[in-house]
Amino acid sequence: MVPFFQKNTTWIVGTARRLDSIKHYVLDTKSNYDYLCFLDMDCYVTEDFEEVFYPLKELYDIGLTRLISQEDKVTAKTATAGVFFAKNNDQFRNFVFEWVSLSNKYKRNSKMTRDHKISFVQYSFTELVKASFHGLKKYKMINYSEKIYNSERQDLQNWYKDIKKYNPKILHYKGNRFQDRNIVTSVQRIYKDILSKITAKRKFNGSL
Ligand SMILES: [Mn+2]
Repeated sequence: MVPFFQKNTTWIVGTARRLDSIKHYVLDTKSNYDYLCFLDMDCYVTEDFEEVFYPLKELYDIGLTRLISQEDKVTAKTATAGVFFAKNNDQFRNFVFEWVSLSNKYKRNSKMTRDHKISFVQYSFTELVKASFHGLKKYKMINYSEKIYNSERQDLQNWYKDIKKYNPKILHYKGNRFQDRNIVTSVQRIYKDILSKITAKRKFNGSL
């Protein structure tokens, strides 16, 4: 735990702080893990996801989600900056520094500082990862399915449907959904159901 933020109640300030945390992490000499995973505080992990690090071990610098998604109108144009996996190497550190400077440039654009839209941090992240994906930057990016590793939908019923269908390993309770008891209970119920089906299947296979 690194307590370096002042109390804040505005969305745009809060959402931009993720980049301050990441920058702090890469500058901190004690952050010497080989790999790292960044998760927004509104994410919930339901299962081990170590397989996302295998391609990083082989070749890639950064793994992310929603780079190519077109599903929800609001988010279709941006990659998620709230969930990513990285190799703690020079490439990643350079990526973060470039992200910080592009983000500062975008901050001056008032379109990107309105509350509850898409922030300058998200836009700058997207621009860098898209350029990397198309070979215009030296960072090697790999895109993972957001259905499994960053489950989020604008529409709540669609989100429940996705959870039932894909059994995500990382849930993203965006828009303060984690503070809504009904939503959390509904999601837990879906997982209970999934687990009981798996157990029933195992019992059946075991009896053969
Ligand atoms: Mn989030």
